[in-house]
Amino acid sequence: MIFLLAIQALGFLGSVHAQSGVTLTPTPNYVDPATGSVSLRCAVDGAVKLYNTNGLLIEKEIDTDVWQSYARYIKGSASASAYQVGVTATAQIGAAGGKSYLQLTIPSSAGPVGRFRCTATGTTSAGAAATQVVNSEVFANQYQDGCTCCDKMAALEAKILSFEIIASKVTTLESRLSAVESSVSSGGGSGLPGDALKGMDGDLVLRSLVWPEGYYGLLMPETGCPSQGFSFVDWRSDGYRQFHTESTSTVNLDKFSPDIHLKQPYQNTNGAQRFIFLYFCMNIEGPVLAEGPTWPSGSYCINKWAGCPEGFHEGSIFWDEENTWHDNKYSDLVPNGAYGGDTRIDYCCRRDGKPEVPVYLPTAKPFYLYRFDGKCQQVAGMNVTNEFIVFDTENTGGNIDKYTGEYHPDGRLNDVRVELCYYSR
Ligand SMILES: [Ca+2]
Ligand SMILES: [Ca+2]
Ligand SMILES: [Ca+2]
Repeated sequence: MIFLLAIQALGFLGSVHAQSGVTLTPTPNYVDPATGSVSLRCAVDGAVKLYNTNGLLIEKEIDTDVWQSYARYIKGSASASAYQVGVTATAQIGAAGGKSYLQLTIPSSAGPVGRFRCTATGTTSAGAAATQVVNSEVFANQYQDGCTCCDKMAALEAKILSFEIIASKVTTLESRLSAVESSVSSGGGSGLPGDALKGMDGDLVLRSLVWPEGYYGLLMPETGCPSQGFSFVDWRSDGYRQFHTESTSTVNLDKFSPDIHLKQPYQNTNGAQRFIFLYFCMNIEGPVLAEGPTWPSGSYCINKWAGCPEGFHEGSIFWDEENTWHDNKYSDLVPNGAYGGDTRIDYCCRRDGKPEVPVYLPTAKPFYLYRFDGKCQQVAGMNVTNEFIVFDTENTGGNIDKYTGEYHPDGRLNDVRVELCYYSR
């Protein structure tokens, strides 16, 4: 639509010039104001409207709608008059119906940059008095939109850099594609989901290879971040939270489901102090590079980073950690939340599909989602097991574990239990 309007606008401007028969042309129309000079030519084609030209005047706008004369030529004069120091002018008025012009050379000292206008006066072929006015503009430096050279270079450099990043991504994806192709032809021996892809439609193949777009985080399993697949996702794997769980009581209620697959070590002690670690895989690439399919409808949660992807709702869990000493730590690349003496972590959850209906996500490596609404979401091509963590939160002084809203992983408070869904092939 904007394109269409632009075309119409160009056509409109063009037709004005054509109909008036008067043009004002700077050569060049961009100069270095410190050193450049401009040749400015006002030309009249008497065959169009101004059959007889009697006078030509070129002015420059020195303030809003305040115009200063630069040169004039009156029919019959010996020569054109220039009114600014350094400006030279030549002119000629043609026969009735012929061509006329007034041409200036404006050196840098006489201000060649700015808006100019030419006023041509005379009569129509019917003898009526007529005036035609046209405008033109001379720009600083080499760009017609008024940007400086340096602005343009910086913008171009940024574009080139982003193209280089994309080019390197494409190269990476090409090598991943050939790995998948050989995997498909060999029946999946390379560890990529060869057999699983046979006979699938294109959208589902895409969803099985490319992580959904947007910013988000997932819990890191013991095998590290999920498969890169074909994704533009570059998982950032250096984020973790060290929770300081109840340590004044000698009874430790921290607990993990048997055979949990969280990244190790997920618990540790320092004397009487007890800790649980969660590690995160964060997709925080820029919007151009994080493109992929949308997250599928279903019943699950992921971690929030810079807003929830489309289709999710936001909520959080607050852990009341050990009140004495507060030896909790985190690194920068963790989900949105609050990481002080206690912890709040934000989640994005959805319940717009039945968990029994399998969704398609990249299957080449194990990954975690959070359980939401009672059952683990099924993922095509993956086995799922429901795992859990219990954080023994503060025992004394009135435990203040809490949820914000209804959109948070399944579990309970005091102590905080979180239900996880672990996917593997
Ligand atoms: Ca305590
Ligand atoms: Ca606390
Ligand atoms: Ca407790």
